[in-house]
Amino acid sequence: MTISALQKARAQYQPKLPKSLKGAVKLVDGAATESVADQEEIKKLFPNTYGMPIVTLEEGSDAIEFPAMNVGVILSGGQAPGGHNVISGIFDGIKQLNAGSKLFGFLGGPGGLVDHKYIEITAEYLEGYRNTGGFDIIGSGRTKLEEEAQFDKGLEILKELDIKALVIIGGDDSNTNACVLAEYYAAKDAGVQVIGCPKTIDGDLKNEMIETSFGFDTAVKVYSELIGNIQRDANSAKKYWHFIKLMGRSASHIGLEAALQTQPNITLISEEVAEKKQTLEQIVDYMAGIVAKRAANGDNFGVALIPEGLIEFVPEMKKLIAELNDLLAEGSDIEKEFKMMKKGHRLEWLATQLTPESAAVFKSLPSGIANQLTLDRDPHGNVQVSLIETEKLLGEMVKTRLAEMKEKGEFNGKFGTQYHFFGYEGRCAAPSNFDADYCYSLGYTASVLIGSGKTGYMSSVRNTTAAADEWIAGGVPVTMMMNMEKRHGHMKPVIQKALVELDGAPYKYLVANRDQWAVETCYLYPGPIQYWGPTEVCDRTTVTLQLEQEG
Ligand code: FBP
Repeated sequence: MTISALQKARAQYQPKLPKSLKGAVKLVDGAATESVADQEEIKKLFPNTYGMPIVTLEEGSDAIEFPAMNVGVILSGGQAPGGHNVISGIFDGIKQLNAGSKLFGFLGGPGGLVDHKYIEITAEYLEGYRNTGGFDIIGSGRTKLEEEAQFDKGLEILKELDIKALVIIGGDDSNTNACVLAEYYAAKDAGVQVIGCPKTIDGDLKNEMIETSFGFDTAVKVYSELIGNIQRDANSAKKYWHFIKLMGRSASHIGLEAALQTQPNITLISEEVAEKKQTLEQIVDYMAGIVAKRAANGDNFGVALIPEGLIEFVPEMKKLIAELNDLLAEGSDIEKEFKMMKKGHRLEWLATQLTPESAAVFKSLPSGIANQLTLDRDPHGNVQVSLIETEKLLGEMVKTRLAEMKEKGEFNGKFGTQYHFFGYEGRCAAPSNFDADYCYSLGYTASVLIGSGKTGYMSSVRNTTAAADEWIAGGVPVTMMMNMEKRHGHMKPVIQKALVELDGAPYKYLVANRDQWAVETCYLYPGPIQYWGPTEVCDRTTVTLQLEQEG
């Protein structure tokens, strides 16, 4: 395989580990834990894995003898930079415990376990993947491990390969399922431990014990580099407003962190929109107001960041989407009639089927977006919110609003737009030093938890704004992060998703500065991720982590 010069040099990088993992390790148990909410229900659902203590890994004095052990690993869900280093960490960790240990990777995500598709990850095979981005080492997938039949099917192959522990690298849902699996195997006395690792570029798997999910750091640095470049272009040509949608599902962590790194003119935060119950019209007014203020200063350019999930957080849009989901549910009479109707009449007719409030919102949307809301549906018949071009929706609505303002003499500038969506560009980037080190440490920690017989734990590495040497490695019982939530009409135990906290330091910092950033041009240009050079450039963490840990 031909590899780039950067890949060659980067392959030599030895990720940093916390001091406690460099030699003999001892496990220190903390106090028993409780789930974040709904303790009674969760305790009942997880009799074998509830209430376990948080464990911390500390420097030990004696190396302990471990038997050779086979371990399985699964990559679950969307790609996130650093997954290959988690696998390298697990591999090196189990080999350190006993050189006879083996690592098996299930192919294409959790489905690989059920379908018995796997490879052995050997030292030679792994070599080409160290410190690289992507999940291509074994592939990933979105099959959900939820059914007992799947668990039993998985157990067959685990037994066949003599696998004693499984590491599931995934987001909140995958780690919830990992915990259900851990409980199921523990109840069955199946002899298989299950450990989770916190992955997702979205940054929404975090809490008191999990400071950040891996991949967030690298992905936002990639987006911030691009945003900085666009800002410089905007400030050079002075003729475009760039509306940039950023990936991240419901949470706005990516948009917030990118804003802290680049200081754009407008940053929308979905959680704020929901809290203030803002209407689409209010959001458009806010944006148009900033465009007009900048135009009054002769600045007919700017940059606006828009989180992927925004639309779902605007109460009136949420209601409209819910009504459309019901009306156009697969096989419904309305859906049949809608499909048979001439395309030119569809939208007008559909508006007559909605409640008056939703009909008014629906009619106010540009027709392209109204069409997306009715045509792009997932296999369950629901609107595919992430496919909605929110950046264009807002751009077109701001344009209309500015035209009205012009008539009244409230706007006398120009408004030219460019649209962007950043998401996939960042998910497989070569991991930053932070993610390379953090992921390797998470994987290594997972191997120690396995060696110590733990199950139902998530690998955790804390104190991450300090030098890697000082990081605190350990394990957190997954049940500790759970609460009961309604999913597909049923109450289920799930890991609480972390949205942007409106009383948190990162958001407050944005609020304290955004009025200035809106009107003045205060752009920051973070530039590309650096691997070699001054520590403050190469090893910097996200601003989110810095502000959270300062406060
Ligand atoms: P995970 O939650 O699985 O980590 O995926 C993150 C993500 O990148 C989201 O930000 C995005 O909405 C989604 O995946 C896109 O999914 P897909 O890769 O299936 O298009």
